Amino acid sequence: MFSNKEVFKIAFLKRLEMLYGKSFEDSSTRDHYYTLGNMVREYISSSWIKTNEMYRTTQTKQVYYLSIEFMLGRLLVNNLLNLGIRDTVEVGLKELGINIHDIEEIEADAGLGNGGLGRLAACFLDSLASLNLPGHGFGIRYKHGLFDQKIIDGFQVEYPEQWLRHGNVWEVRKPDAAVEVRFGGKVEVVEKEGRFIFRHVDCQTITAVPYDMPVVGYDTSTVNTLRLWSAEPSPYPPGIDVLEYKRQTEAVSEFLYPDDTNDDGKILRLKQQYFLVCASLQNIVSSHRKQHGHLRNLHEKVAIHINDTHPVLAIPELMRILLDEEGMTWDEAWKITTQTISYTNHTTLSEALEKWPIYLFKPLLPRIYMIVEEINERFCKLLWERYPGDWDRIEHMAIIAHDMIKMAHLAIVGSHSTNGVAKIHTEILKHREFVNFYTMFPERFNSKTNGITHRRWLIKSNPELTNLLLNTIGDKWIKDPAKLDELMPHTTDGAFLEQLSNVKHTRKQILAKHIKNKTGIDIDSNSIFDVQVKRLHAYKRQLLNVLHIMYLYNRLKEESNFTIHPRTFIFGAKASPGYYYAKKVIKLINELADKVNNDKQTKDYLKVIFIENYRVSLAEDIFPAADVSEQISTASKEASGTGNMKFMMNGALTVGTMDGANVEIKELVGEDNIFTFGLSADEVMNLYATGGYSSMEYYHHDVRIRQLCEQLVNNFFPDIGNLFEPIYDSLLVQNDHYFVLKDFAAYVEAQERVNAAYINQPQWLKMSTVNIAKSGFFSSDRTINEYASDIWKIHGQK
Ligand code: 26V
Repeated sequence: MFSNKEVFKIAFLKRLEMLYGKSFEDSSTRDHYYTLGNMVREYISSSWIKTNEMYRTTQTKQVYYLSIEFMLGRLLVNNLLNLGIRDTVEVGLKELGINIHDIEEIEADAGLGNGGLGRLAACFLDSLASLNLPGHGFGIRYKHGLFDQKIIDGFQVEYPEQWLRHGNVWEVRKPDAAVEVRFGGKVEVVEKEGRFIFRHVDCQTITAVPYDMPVVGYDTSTVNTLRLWSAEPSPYPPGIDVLEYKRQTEAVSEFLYPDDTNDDGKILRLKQQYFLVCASLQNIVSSHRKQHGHLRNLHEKVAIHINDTHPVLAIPELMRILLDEEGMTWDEAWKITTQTISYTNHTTLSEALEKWPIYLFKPLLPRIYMIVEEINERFCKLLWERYPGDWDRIEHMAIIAHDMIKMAHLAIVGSHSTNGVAKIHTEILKHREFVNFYTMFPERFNSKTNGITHRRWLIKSNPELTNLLLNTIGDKWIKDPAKLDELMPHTTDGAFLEQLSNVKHTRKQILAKHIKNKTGIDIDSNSIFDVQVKRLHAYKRQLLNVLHIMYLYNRLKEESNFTIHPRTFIFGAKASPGYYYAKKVIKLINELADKVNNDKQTKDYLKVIFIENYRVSLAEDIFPAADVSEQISTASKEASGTGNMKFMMNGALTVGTMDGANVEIKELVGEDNIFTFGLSADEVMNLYATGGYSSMEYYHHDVRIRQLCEQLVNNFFPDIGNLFEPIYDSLLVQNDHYFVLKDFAAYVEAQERVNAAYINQPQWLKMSTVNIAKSGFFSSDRTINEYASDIWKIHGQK
C-alpha cells in the first residue's frame, strides 16, 4: 500500500471510494485525511499485533507509565515519518493534486495535557517505541482536552476543546477489556479462617473502557500502546436516577483539569486520579496473573512509573490488591509494591505539591484510606525508632498530618526511586524540599534530566534544517542524536553558516505568513524573533519580558540617537481560567502590542505579537523560526523546562536564568554561546530565608524601574482604568515575590548583549551552530535510556 507512490495513489483512491462512496472529484480535504489515517492505521496494525505477541511470549519486563496527562499533538505526519513513508505519501498526494499540509491541518491536536509534564509524557512514549523498549502509557481519554483560548478585546476567553468532534482515527475501543472502578460505600471486615477479609459494600460502580492508541517507533517494527480510559455507566442498578448516574459517571473523564494551583480540593480530580490508577492496575495485574499465575514476582516483570503524584494512589491500590485479593502479608506486599513503583517529581512550588484533606478522601476511597493510614503509622513508627523524641521532624515527614494527606511523601515512602527532572532541580529536592527524606533514603534519589523527541521537534517540524544537517554531517544523528556534535567543525564553515542563515530565514517567513493570516499584522522577517512560549505563571516572569519591551519603547521614544536591531517579541501562553494575575498579564501583553505596533515612531523597531491558543501544532511552527529563546524564570522555580531544549535544537540562543535545564545548556554550549543573567537559585532561596529583599528600594533607586511601574497605572495604556493595578501591587505592595525588579537591570544588560551579538551575523550563526551541535544530549532517547537502565531495569527488544 505504501511501497511506492504509484501503488499508494491507487490504494488511496480505492480506499476513498470504499469509505465514502465518493469519487475523488467530490471528496473534501477531511475525506482525504480520514482516508489516509485509515490506511495508516491498517498498515500499523500487523506490527502492533506482533509487538504484543512478542512481549507475551518472551515475557520481558514491561514498564507502564501512568500519567494524568499526555499531550500528543497531531499524529498523522509523525506516524508517517516513523513508519518511513512520509515522502512516498507526500509525493503521491501531490501528484493527485493534494497538499499534505492541508490534510495535516484537519487533524485536531490531542491536547490532553497542560504543558511540560504532559508533553514530556508524549515525548517519552515516542522514545520508548523508537528504542524498542517495552513501555506503555496509561492515561485518561478526556472528552475535552485543555481549553481553547480566544483573545477577545485583549482578554483571554476559554472555550471547551472538542478534539473528538469528528472522531479519532488513531484509537481502537476495547469494550471487552473494560473494568469496574468503585467509589464510596463502606468497608466490612469479616474474619475467615483466621484471616481478615475486607469487603467493599454499598459503593458506586463505574466502568472504565479502554481506548488504545498505537505508539509507532521510528524505523522499527515496534508498536507500543497508549491505553486511555473512558468512564461509562455500569449496568444500571435498580431504583436509581438513571440520568443523574450517567451524568455523574461520564463527568469523570469529561474534562482535563487546567493546571491551577489555586483550585485544589476538587473531588472530581481525586476521582479521576483513582479512576486512572484502579483501572490501570487491574489491567496490569490481570495480564501478569495470566502469564505467571501469581503476583509474587510482579516487581521482576513489571515496573510502574508515576508521573508526578497525580497517580500516587497506585501505591495503596497495589497494596490493596496484594493484601485483600492475594492474601499476602503486609511485609510481602510492601516489598513488592515499593520495588515495582517509581516516581518523578516535577515541581517544588509548594502550592503545587498535592495534598488531600481526609474529609474528602476517606468517604470517597474508604479502603484506600485505611491502607494509607497504615502506611503512615508504620512509617511514623520507623521515624520514631530512628529519631526518638524528634517530634518536629516526624510531623514534617509524616504522610498524614493536620488532617491532610501529603501525596509526595506517600510517593517517596512507597517507591524505590524518586527523581528530579534536571540536575539543579534534583539538588533542590535532596538538599531543601525533601532533605529529611534524602537523609533517610539517600539511595532512592536520582536525577534524570528531561528531554524532547528530536523526531517531532527537529525532523518533523523543521525539514529545512534537517536537510541541511543531512547534507552536512550525514544521517547518523537520527538514530544517535549525540552525533549532532559532528557539526562542531562547521561552526567556522562559511558555506554552512550561510545555508543555516537561509534555513532560519525561510522558517521565519513561514511563521510571519502564519501570523499575518491570523492577526493581519506584518512582521519583518529580518528582525530578531524573540520568543517566549509557555504557560503563563508568575514564576515564569512573562512580566519581566514585558517590562523590558516597555523600556525599549521608552528609550526609542525619548532618545533620538538610541537604536536597536529591529525585534519582534512573540508570546504564546494560556493562563489557568481562575488565575487572576496571569490573565492580567495576558491583557497587558495585548495592550502593549496594540500600543507598540501602532506607533509610527517605533513600529519599524519593535513589534509585539501574542499568538492565540498556543499548543503543540503551533509550537511546531514557532520553534524553528526563533532566534532568541526566553527562559527567564526566577531561579530555583522552573524544575527543568523543555521548551528551552526545543529552541536550542532549532538553533535559537537562550536568554536565561541559571534555572532548570538552562544550567545544563550552559554547561554544554559554554558561556560564550548563551546569555545568562540574574540571581542564582541559592541567592533566591537565601533571600526568601532572610527576608533581605525590598522591591521598593529598586523602585526608588532605579529611575527606569520607577517609570515602568508608574506606566502600569498612569495613562500610558489609555482607557484601561486601574486594570493593571494588581500587577503594580504585586511588584511594590506585595514585595515582588519573583524578583522581577531585582533581576531587571541584569536582564536589560543580557538583552544588550543579544542585540550586539545578533548584529555580528557570522558570530551569531556560529553560536547558533554550537547550540544545535550540543542539543543531542536533550533528546528524550538519552533520558529514556537512563530511566530504562537505572530505574526500570528494562531492555530493548531485538
Ligand atoms: C498541578 C496541578 C494542580 C491541580 C490541577 C491540575 C494540575 C496539573 C499539573 C500540575 C503540576 C504540573 C507540574 C509541572 O507541569 N511541572 C513541569 O514539568 C516539566 C516536565 O518535567 C518541567 O519541564 C517544568 O519545568 C515543570 O514546571
